[in-house]
Amino acid sequence: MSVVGIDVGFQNCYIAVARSGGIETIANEYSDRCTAWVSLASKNRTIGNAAKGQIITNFKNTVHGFKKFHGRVFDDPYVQGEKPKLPYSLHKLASGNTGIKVRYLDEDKVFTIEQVTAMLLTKLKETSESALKKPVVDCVISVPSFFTDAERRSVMDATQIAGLNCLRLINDTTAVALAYGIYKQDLPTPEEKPRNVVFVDLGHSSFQVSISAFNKGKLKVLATAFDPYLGGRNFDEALVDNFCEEFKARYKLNVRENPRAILRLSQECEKLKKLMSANCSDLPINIECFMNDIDVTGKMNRVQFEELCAPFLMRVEAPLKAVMEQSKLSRDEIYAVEVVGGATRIPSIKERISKFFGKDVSTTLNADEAVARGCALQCAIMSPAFKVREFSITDVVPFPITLRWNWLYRKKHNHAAPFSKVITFHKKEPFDLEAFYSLPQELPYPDIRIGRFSVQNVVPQPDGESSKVKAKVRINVHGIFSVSSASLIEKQKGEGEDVQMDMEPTVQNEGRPEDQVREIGRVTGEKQDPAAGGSKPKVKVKSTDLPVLANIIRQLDRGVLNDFVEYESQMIIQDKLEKERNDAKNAVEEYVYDLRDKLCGIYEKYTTEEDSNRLTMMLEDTENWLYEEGEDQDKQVYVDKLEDLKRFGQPIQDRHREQEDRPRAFEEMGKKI
Ligand code: ATP
Ligand code: K
Ligand code: MG
Repeated sequence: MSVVGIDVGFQNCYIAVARSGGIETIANEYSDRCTAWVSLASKNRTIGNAAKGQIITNFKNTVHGFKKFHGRVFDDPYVQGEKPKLPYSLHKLASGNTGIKVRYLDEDKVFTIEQVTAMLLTKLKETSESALKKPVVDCVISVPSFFTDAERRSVMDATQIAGLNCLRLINDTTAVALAYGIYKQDLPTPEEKPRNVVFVDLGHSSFQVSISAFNKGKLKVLATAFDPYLGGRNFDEALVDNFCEEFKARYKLNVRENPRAILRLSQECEKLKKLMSANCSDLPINIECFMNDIDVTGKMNRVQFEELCAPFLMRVEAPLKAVMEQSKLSRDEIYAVEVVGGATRIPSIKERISKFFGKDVSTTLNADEAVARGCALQCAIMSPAFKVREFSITDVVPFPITLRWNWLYRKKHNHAAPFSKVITFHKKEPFDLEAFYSLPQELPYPDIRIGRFSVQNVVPQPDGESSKVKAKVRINVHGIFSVSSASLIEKQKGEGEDVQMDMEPTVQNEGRPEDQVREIGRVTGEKQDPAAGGSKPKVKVKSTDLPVLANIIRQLDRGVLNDFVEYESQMIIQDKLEKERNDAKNAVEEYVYDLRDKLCGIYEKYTTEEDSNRLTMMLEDTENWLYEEGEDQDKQVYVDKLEDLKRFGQPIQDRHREQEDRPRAFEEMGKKI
């Protein structure tokens, strides 16, 4: 069983795994991070850091910045706002959701956002598998705390397409809180006042703040606040805007019209931004052959940068204020302010946070890896195969939810999660429950609906009266809402009284329409007193599970989801075949160069001049062939080619090896004697 935590960032993804020695982050072939880029091409996909190399040559089919398209319709203002900035095309799906249009395998293809994220997850899965040297299925994945039901369900679908079993979607700042708390030896005991810590995560696309209260063995999230649209990318964009104008004035270049130039400029601006975090003085930006063969240069210093980005810097305070207000804590009740996320390295961001709280910010956690480490810790806690200190987490759902039937049931802000509650109805026929977010102004997109849950098979009592129906409303471990089960309650003949029971059904086979008799509990006509003795009469009730049909807003059709699972595995095979084909081709190329070198070197005395000349000719032919008709052949063609060459090359190599081994063999013998 794998214990893996994945931080799927807007820009950077990190993987942490549990090994016997503890939690460690793992590297792919390039670095410890995996860039959230996916590039589609005529023969394969390139995912992660390598995809970044494709942006200049294949920018229309190289997808990035897609994290926040989850759960969003194409007409969503955020999606429409992003569209003109992207080098690739967005597409309105039949469902109204956002799709991504690219050329793949020489065909026009539209992928759903779930499929694109699944591609990224496939890469992350493979990276973890090659580090752990075993299959990876179970994992914990982070999402922003402000992700709604639709967004979370969409991410869950992506994990399924990638063949992962996500044990929990955990909020970014909650993962960080876990990474902070689990190793602390000096947390207050459960009876003592908790230690309150603020966690701030400013990533590439969003700003999240939360306050957690820690006691030994547990943490409780008290409040969370955010600016879902503030992140490092805003600072890059401000720099890009600035230099676009400057280059227009100085070089008469219309950079905005050239997507490739914009991509290059963005990369250079990001580098400049990072340099400015460590440096106050003027720093240069130089791009050779930028457009129309013109080299461009510019410069900026930190003061100018802060002035340029003032509108974004100003937005740092609001979520800090909101989180404090919700928690009802005073500033002196805050033990520490821990900051993570790449963009918290901007000095004036740190200054603003520290000024607000009246204390220095702490950077004791690894700013890049803390989220992934927290995910891996959560996975370790949930995994029976791994021994780890118990640590319980109570999280919150930031947005209030309303459930509508004939009256409204409303959940308040920062409701604890996971959570479940049984609601009792009196009905004669099937009925619908509609769930939606209560406060449109707080939601990151305009559509407040969550879904409709139809409670089916409800019938009146034999005497024609309404039946009692109990529905279980739940926020699960992923932070996703549902009416998870319902049952029809009938009293067994003539016993006891009709009593409101606000407790959970004892058996948990949700939604399965089978009859069963259950003992729900000791029930009296008065308020229940668990301490009271056994003199009360027992009431037997019959509870019949009722099917609940869920109609979730914007969710992928389940049949389509299964097709996507299948299609993803086909694409994985395609990538694998293409890789093998390329490896076979490279093997021919390498053999040619290697043998040619050695023929004029160490192999010289193991072959005749005639053989050597003939082989050299063959190698030259093969090299030319590789650049012409051999450029793009099936794997087997390269394998055969290599065999051909080896038929002549191998005997020479063998003679050389024999000669080399002989003296060594004598030496060995000498030692024995
Ligand atoms: P999100 O959390 O929004 O999904 P993410 O997790 O991918 O995004 P991070 O990896 O935490 O984001 O941070 C990336 C951002 O941090 C980028 O904008 C990057 O330019 C910025 N960044 C990294 N190092 C520095 C630095 N030294 N100075 C300024 N900004 C930096
Ligand atoms: K990240
Ligand atoms: Mg992040």
